[in-house]
Amino acid sequence: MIAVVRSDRARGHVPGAEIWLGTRTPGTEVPERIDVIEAALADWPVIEAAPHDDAVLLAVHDHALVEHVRTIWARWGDYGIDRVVPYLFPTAGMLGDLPLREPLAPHAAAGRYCYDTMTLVGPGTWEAARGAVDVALTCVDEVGDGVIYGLTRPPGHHVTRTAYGGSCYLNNAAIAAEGLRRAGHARVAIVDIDAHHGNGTQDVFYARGDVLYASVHVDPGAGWFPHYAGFADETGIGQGVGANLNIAMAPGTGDMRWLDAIMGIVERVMDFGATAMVISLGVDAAADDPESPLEITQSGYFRAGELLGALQLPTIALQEGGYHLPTLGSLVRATLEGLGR
Ligand code: SP5
Ligand code: ZN
Repeated sequence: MIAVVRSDRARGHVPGAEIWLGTRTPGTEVPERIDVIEAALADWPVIEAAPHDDAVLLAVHDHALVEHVRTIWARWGDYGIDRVVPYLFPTAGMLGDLPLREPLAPHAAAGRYCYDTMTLVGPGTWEAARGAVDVALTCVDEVGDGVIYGLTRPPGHHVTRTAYGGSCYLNNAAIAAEGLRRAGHARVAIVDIDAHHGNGTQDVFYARGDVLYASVHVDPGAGWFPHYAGFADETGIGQGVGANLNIAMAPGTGDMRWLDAIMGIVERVMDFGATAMVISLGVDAAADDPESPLEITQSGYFRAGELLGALQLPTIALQEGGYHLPTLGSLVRATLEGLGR
């Protein structure tokens, strides 16, 4: 049986809404996700996350991003809106050769470290995001040579070194991978099976040869988030050349081709010589999920777990996406049962 690492702080983040094409739509990354996952894993041992200092967090993210996420809710003004929502993003095209400044006005600062309008900040967001980092780091402490699951919420794989988005605020999987490196693992593989490309994790390790990032996800070129990253020709730079693998799948892919892609990733992880693995375990590629068109079944998730488990590496599986509440718990459980041990 696999131990479940959790945090009481996770429930405090209530996104409230997502601003989608200028419209306030219901949030998808809701606290109830935790309830259904915990219910599905209720007979497994539980470990409460232990507090950790900021050393690994600040090795992965710029200090200024972390300070922004920590303080922006308290700075937010009386705008008549109950969440922090950016309205302007200082893009490269806006700035040209100008320096990127730090606006004092909170409505201007809101877009400084955020890249979309779907990832709102409320009163409990920092506490939950920082709690998820403690979940990830507790997994590093406890994994040994086995398999452990961290119920990280909010998820993290869309957060780059310097900016948040995609319902994510701090990159739990990247922090776990860096934590494993510091715990003595020479080469760490991050395998991302969330339906979306983990552009944040890719960004953090893009120039590093000691951490492999390998992802299977819906083709960003077919109109799917994150749109601007996740293409096959993104293979790393500098020391990281060859340590980044993107496998983009067409809408409607289904189990067979998706599992073929995962077999390709397993081969790459072996060739890389990984000594430990982090799995970004999103289950939003499932057929019932409202956020992707990949049509993966529950038995497909079980088989994905088996394929990755066959690597027999120390493995930390961290929760990323998965938004269909009636099936979310059983999809997570099926994957972890496949992973085994
Ligand atoms: C962790 C994770 O799975 N993040 C994925 C975020 C993708 N969100 C993009 C949503 C695009 C449109 N969705 C419409 C839903 C309206 N509420
Ligand atoms: Zn996702």
